Amino acid sequence: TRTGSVPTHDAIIIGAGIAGMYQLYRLRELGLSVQVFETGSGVGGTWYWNRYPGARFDSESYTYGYAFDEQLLQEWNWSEHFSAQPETLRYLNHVADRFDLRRHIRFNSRVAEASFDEAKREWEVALESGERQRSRFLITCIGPLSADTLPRIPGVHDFEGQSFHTYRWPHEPVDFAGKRVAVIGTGATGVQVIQTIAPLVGQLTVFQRTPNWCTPLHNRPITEEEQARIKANYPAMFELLRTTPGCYIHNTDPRGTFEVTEEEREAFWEKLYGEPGFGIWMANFRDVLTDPRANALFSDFVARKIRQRVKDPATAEKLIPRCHGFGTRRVPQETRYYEAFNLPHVRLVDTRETPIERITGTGIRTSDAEYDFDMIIYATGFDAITGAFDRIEFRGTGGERLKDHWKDGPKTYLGLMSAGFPNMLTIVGPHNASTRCNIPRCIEQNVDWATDLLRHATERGITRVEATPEAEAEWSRHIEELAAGMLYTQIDSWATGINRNVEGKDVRRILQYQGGAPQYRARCEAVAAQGYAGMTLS
Ligand code: NA7
Repeated sequence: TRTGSVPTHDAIIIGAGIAGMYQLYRLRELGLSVQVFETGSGVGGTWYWNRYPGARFDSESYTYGYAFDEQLLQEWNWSEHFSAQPETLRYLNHVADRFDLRRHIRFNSRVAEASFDEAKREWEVALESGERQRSRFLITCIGPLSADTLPRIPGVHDFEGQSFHTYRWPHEPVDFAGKRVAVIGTGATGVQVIQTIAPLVGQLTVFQRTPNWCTPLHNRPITEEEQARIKANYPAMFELLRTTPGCYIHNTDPRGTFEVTEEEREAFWEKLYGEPGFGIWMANFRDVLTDPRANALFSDFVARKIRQRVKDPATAEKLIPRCHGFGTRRVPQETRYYEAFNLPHVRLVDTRETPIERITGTGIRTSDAEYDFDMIIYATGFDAITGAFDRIEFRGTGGERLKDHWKDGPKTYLGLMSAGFPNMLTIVGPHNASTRCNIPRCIEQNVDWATDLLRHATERGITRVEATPEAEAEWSRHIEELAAGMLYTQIDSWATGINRNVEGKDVRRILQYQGGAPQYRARCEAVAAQGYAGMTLS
């Protein structure tokens, strides 16, 4: 339908990544008219943008794919236990074709503004091009790690060689042979880049500000026999994923670190270090992420591994984190990352010892040296969780800006709505469980909940749904309570909202639901079962 000359839909979805695609699929099933706007020229979100060398899953591939369609599960073959980005992007394109999603998606269309029109109970969305469209409901599927940030270093735009942020990696192949390459940043992304390009480049210089506790991924191809087993086991596996805190196949060990003998402890940790995936982080003793003594002991175990693997003792010491314990920041999973530093053409610069002073036309100047490069790779991360919201001008009732509503930290109900922003749902928004989750599993939960709400509203002629300020305040308090006692809250990282490359992102905040996905799901289900308690529907 059209209002004047403005096309009007039942729902507008922002983003055609994993969340946006599934939300589209579900709303179309309801018979609603849906328009998706996507900045990129294709589907896939995270997997569309992050084309840097080495980008791959840290979730077991088969736990990550969509669970909603049995036939899709049976027809898709993941090639590795932790598949690489090109395969994931192929998968998401396959899903888009298989379910004929593309005809509802407008690519190359960045949403710049969205305002709620109280009189019509509609959202008006404005694209960067100036074009406007309207809808009853607005669903943001804009991702928690989609607002990339360059470092605030003088001269960052002066470099005359090739330079890329990992998130904005070119679609054409990049040649590394013989090149002098700098990588700035050693988070999960930097680690994947460094270990992958180290054998390919002429010379690699890693600029590390904070080392992280990295543990082995142990990736390998999926054999035919395993493929058959995986496919036969999907229902049981998804049942298991519903019971674990982060929807991974790894579940916390019920034992405490000090309840076992030293030999048992050491043997258990050796076993975890030798096993694939996030088990070492998520299936460790129950107190490793909450008891500082347990945490210190396990951190010491990983430090010993680093010392064994890195030949030069001084380099090894630099690679061992000093200011945060294991697992209090996102654990990068690695494949011969530490061994990369044993290569003669790879060097490590600790930017706390010798800070970067400026990027020059030809390279990087630190407090004690001048380095020349052919290429600079910025693995410098994101304005996480709220950044993508800040980059769109959302205006709710009375013209209130979401940025202002959230200026002292996000305020949400269930991490899915905000008071004063009716008919808007924030899939993977702040305060929901999804950013501590094997994300497609939590996305499916968020989307299914949003879909049920829209079905409920549509069937009853309800045209306005909004979280109450009281429910929002209560949820925001609940979020703080759940995080109490977690060691990670005392550490700077994207998960606590710190990004010193962004004005104002220097205060730690609780941005995630810490009660675990099963408890989060139960809360959401209870709200719906009570006829959407904490919300006004009219
Ligand atoms: P992260 O984990 O935020 O890592 C960014 C890295 O860049 C980190 O090592 C930062 O050091 C470093 N950084 C950022 N700014 C600077 C400046 N100005 N100077 C030097 N170093 C800097 O982002 P990733 O992309 O690795 O990972 C994001 C998530 O994506 C990841 O957790 C996965 O879930 C997928 P710092 O630690 O701040 O000292």
